[in-house]
Amino acid sequence: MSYVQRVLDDLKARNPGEKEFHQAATEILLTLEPVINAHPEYEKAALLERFTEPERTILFRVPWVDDNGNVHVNKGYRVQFNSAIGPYKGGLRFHPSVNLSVIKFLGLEQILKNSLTGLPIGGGKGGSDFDPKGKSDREIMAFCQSFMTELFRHIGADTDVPAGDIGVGAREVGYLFGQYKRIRDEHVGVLTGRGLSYGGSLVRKEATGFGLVYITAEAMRMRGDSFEGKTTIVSGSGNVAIYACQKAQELGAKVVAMYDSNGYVYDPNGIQLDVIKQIKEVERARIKEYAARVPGSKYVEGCKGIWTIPCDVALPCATQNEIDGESAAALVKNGVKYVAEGANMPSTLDAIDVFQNAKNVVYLPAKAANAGGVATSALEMAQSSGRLFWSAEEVDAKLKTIMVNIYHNIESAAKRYGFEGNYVMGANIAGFEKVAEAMMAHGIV
Ligand code: NDP
Ligand code: 2IT
Repeated sequence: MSYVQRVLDDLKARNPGEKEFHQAATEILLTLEPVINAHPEYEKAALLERFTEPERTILFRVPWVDDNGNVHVNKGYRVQFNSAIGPYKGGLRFHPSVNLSVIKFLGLEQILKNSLTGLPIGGGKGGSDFDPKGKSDREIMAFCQSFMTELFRHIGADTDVPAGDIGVGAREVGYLFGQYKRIRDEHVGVLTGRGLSYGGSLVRKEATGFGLVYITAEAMRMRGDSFEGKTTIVSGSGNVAIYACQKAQELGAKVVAMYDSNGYVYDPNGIQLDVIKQIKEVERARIKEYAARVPGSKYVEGCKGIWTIPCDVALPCATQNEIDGESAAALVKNGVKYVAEGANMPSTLDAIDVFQNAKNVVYLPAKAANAGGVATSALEMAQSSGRLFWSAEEVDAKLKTIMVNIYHNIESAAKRYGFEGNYVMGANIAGFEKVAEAMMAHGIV
């Protein structure tokens, strides 16, 4: 049995029931075989065993009081996965589906994603099974303050720098930062995605969505193609989805459908993003509202049907496993040409197989395609340490350069090992090489 296979089998046995973590580890480890074969010293150093075991896993209780005086207790998590190339960096997710498996899959992905940005950031992830939906601002604040009252002792601007993810946006980052500052008496870059008035970076809010479109546009440009006139589906309607939609539209795409966790809207005339922003960013309401406000559009209950709408470009930007094998097959049958992942692990292993085996489909996996968010977080960290504030043009130009570089790096890593056009191999290998080199340099730690 190969070293890679043995590590994967052991990981499954030693982390029973963690299905998302198993899924991410399977996708990653099986593509690393060529690198491992080229470096027999890695097995001796138990490099993969260390790479797949978090450096530190923090689990804690988060008690808080709702507006009616009832006490609730949620679970809090921070997995500090790998600090070989820089301080732990990665978002916090607040969603009822959060458990240790979800946080570990996200953390494992984050290590390689952060490496791909070319910036000095290690991998981490955290969150809670708290559900922000329907909560008042005061309840959100109470929860965030309680969460940070435990988390503060484990993080720091040079140790671990959390940010947003599902259910954690500007409002939550503000409350978390306020409590950190109060407890530590330090105004430092300990969280990213901060507001512009207290140390945030221009373009961080837009960065994941913009970056996703920049890398996809580069893949198109290399094929003499562009977003112009492309029928596009963007799933989700949160932070990543909204700014992916905005940039794709700016480049001439026609975005015809988006969803939230209840159902999707289809607008054959092209989604009116100002209406989506009003519903989602201002009112925090359901996407169903869109159909009531925009004539000619329709709302369909349930999410899965979105992938049966014919499109040239699919940008899944909601959550893990939102595209299964069947949905992937429907996309391919309907002629999709580009699939680029804004969400983390939105395609099941079956769906990835379908995309990789289809002729003429360019498939850009999450850890490369959505790296623009964390890359811009690292730019925010740089501005915080330097007490600087860069212009939007400056940050956007850096983001674009980073995304274009990621495209060419994953392209050339895949080619180097004889897997041209396989960006799953390319992203995993290019991300892993740097982390592995740093881990070897540090000795057995
Ligand atoms: P948001 O909370 O802003 O938005 C999430 C969106 O996805 C909402 O529209 C939400 O719908 C939808 N969604 C969540 N769960 C489900 C589900 N089970 N089925 C269908 N739709 C669902 O989060 P973000 O936009 O920040 O994150 C979206 C994805 O992008 C995640 O996978 C995240 O890990 C990834 N990502 C985020 C980055 C960032 O900078 N924010 C960076 C890189 C990746 P509803 O409102 O109904 O819950
Ligand atoms: O998945 C991700 O890369 C994020 N949620 C962003 C993390 C960050 O630290 O900006």
